[in-house]
Amino acid sequence: LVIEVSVLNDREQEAESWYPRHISELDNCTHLVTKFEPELDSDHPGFTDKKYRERRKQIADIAFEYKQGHVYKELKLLFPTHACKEHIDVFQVLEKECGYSPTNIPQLEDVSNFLKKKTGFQLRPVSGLLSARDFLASLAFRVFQCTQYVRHGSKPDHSPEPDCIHELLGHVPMLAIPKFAQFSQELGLASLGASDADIEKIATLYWFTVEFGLCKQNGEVRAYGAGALSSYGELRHAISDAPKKLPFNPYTTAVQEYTDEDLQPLYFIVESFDDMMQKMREFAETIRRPRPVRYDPYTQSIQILETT
Ligand code: TIH
Ligand code: FE2
Repeated sequence: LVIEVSVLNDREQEAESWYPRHISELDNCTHLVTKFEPELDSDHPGFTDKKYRERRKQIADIAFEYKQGHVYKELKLLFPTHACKEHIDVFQVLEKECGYSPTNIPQLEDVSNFLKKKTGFQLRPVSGLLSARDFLASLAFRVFQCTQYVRHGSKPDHSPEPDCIHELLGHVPMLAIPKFAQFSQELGLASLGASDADIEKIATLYWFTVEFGLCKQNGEVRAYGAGALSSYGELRHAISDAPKKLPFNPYTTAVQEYTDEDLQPLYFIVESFDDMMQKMREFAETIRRPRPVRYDPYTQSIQILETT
C-alpha cells in the first residue's frame, strides 16, 4: 500500500494538491479531453471538412487564451513597488469612481469625463498610430488620442503598439495629475508650428518621459511613463538592473535614438516632476517657431502672441 502511494505521478500529485479556490483560477482549468475532436477523430462528421475544422480551431483558440483580467492583475501586483506614488494614488480613485477592475473595461467617455474634472484633459478616440505632429498638436488642447482595441491575447506582457490597456492603465492615471497634465500640454504647445527636425526632438522627449520615464522617489527608482506602467514585461525590466539608465537632460535626451519594437534598452531618470518641467521649459525656449503661442481655454483655441 505504501508503495502504491509513492508511485503517484506528478500529474496525479498536482491534481490532488491543487484545485481552484477563486473563480479567476478557472484560467488554469483548461485541460481538454480530446476524445471527440474533429482534428483527431476520423469518425467525426467534420473530419474531412477543412473549413469547419479551421473555424472550430479559431473558436477554440479564443477560449483557450481567455484569461480573466490577467494583465490588470499582473500590473496591480507590481504597482506598489514599481510605479510612482502619484500613479498609485490615482489608480485607487479610478477603481472607486471610474469602474476600473480586472473584469471591466470602462467606457472612453466616462474616463474622459473623469479626467475633465481632474485636469481638464479629455480623451478622443483614434483609429491607430498617429503621426507625431498630429498627436503632439492635440496635447496642446489637452486632448489625448486614445486607441480602443486590445492587444492580442497570446502576448499579454508587452505590446509594440498602443492599445486600450496602455491608454487606460498607463496614460489616464498620469493625465489626472495636474503637474503632469501641464507638462503634457506644454510639450504639445512647443510642437505647434515647429520644423520636422524639432518635431522629431519633441517626439523623442515625449517618448523618454511620458512613455518610458523613470523618476526618483524616496531613494528608489519608480516608473511614471505610460509604456512601462501598462506592460508588466516592460515594468519589471525597467526597474531591474538589465537596462541602461541615464539622468534626464532634454538636450541629450532629445537626440537619443530609440526602439519602438521591443523592451527599451535605455531609460532616463528625472529627479522630480518639478525638475523635469523646469528643464523642459528651458529647452522649449530654444525651439525656433514663427511666433509664441498660448492656449485659451475659454475659447478652446490657440492664440498667437504678438511680439513687439
Ligand atoms: N509597450 C506598451 C504596452 O505593452 O503596454 C505599449 C506601448 C507604449 C508605447 C508605445 S506602444
Ligand atoms: Fe502611449
